[in-house]
Amino acid sequence: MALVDIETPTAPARGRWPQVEGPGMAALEEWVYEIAELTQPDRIHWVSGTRAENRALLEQMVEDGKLIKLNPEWRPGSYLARSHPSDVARTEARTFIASERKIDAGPTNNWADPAEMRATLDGVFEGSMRGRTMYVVAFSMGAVGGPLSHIGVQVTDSPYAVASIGVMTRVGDEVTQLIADGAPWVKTVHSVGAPLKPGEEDVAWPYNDEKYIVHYPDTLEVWSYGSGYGGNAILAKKCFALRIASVIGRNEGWLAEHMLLIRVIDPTGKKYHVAAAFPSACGKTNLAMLRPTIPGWRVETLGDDIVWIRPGEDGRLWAINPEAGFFGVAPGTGESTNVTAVETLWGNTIFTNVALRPDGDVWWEGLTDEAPDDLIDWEGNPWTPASGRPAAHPNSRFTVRAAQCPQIADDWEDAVPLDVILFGGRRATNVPLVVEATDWNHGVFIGSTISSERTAAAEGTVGELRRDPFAMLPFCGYNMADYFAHWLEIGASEELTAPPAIFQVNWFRRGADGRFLWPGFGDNSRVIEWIIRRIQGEAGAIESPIGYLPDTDELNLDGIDVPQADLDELFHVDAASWSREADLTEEFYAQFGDRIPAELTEQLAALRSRLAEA
Ligand code: GTP
Ligand code: SPV
Ligand code: MN
Repeated sequence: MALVDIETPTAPARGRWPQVEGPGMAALEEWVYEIAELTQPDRIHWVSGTRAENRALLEQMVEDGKLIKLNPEWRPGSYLARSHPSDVARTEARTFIASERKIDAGPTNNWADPAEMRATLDGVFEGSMRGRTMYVVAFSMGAVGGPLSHIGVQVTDSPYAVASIGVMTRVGDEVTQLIADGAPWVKTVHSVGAPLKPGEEDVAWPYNDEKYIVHYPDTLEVWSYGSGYGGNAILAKKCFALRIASVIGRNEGWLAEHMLLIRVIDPTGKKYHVAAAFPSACGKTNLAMLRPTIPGWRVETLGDDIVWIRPGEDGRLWAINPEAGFFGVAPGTGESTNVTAVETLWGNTIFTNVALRPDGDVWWEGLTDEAPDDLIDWEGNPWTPASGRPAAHPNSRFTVRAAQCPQIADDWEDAVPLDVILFGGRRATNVPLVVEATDWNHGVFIGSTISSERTAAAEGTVGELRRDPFAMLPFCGYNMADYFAHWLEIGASEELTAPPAIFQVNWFRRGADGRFLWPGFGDNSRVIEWIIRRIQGEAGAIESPIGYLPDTDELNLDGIDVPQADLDELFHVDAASWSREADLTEEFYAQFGDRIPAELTEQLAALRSRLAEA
């Protein structure tokens, strides 16, 4: 199929156009031409979403040196992308919320005046797509036409972004048809910011040192410039489905969350739905694909990164995974940790910044216990185990369709009722393996106090402890104090007669010798089992100043060997350390001034008095 049409020097060539008619089409086409006039691409190609088109795009990228085709014998339909070494993670310092009022962005977001930012971006985007094709991608988050779904359109000059959006969302003319029929849609614009002069040869990973990831919550728009990296370039994902959707959710009474979603099936066949918010690279994909190590229990995958939650008419909270794929962390994914992911990645996968084997397959740290002798690292240089540096970038990732996961639920595109919400983070100290909130408001308090050691998923110093309330610090599109209030309001609604129970978990507590105290991964099913037995009213608990802890006799440890001393440490609540945590929480809350909900300062005071009595 031809991706390119005849070129004219004055206006972009019109390549493929959708055969779609309807009253909404004029506004969409007008917007597409407006962006083209600003960015001046050579060609416009409207993405159809067909397999043939996808294959042609990928093969064109191979020809252009932008992708390496993996050996189909090991990895059919799969490709390796190597980014520029500076464009490997989300750039939070260059991510902006351009709300009319600064207070609506809140102290935890970078705010920009929308009028000033528009003027800046007009300059930055002017001619930014010269020499390139501008792709128009209509996408649906959630099943096409589904009751909780939302539509967006991304224009982009990055074929890598187009291929990724095709995996992560539902793309194509059926979505454009909904727009033509009058459905509302969100505008998203992306350019790698690397225009080509006539005759200039392209590079493998075009990008720009100057980056802007800008959200206009008042007009529901995203403008992203200078980066090709997932979270900066697949605008449907963090930009739309979290930052913009969180604003829509606040206005409409629902929640957009950085959560995984699973169905847990107990030995009697009873089903429970669990959503869990952990910060970036803190275990969502792994828990989403959990294979229980305890007999009789099963887990079905529904989603691994984003969940939209709405109150239902039955008094429960209903959740969907709006995405259609996984953009998962590669390092640490192996047979012994996440065999489900390994099986999911058998083919049809785009890998980014992993290492290449001489046989044309891929490798990353943790895929196998021992590293191959001889690799090409993520930057394209020869590598051996003696090289003294990782072969794959710590934030290297795989992009693959959800439907390819062997334990995906048959009905994974439908909404499910939530029984449990988990909050977690990466904490070497203090936070126990699991603790149950006493009620909704206590659970919201716990969510608001989540902190976690920094990971490679965003720029910054790895390992440094930072606050990441609800795992949403980088993704909340409005003032986080208002976000806390929104959570409290949802819980206070009289219609919510059966709210999910809330727990905090921490798989990452370490002993004095630095090793993880808990085996984690498949054995996290033991924690899930206690949680489910707890909500069934079957398991006892011990009251502590920070919530209900399991009696360690109640935790199913059959078949694993966790020394008693480690167990004691896993559940140890140190009053002095928790008092210091409370001081840090007070400091964290202070930046929001009197916008912080009274319910949360009351929770903090109550925690302090329980700690004083302990
Ligand atoms: P994002 O895609 O960035 O939002 O990350 P995520 O939360 O989905 O993180 P993911 O599941 O990919 O895990 C990131 C890292 O944590 C990987 O290196 C995993 O191997 C590691 N990890 C996940 N679960 C566990 C666990 O139970 N114990 C330990 N020790 N490590 C874990
Ligand atoms: C994260 O950083 O939380 C991710 C990867 O899931 S990205 O889509 O790049 O945000
Ligand atoms: Mn994420």
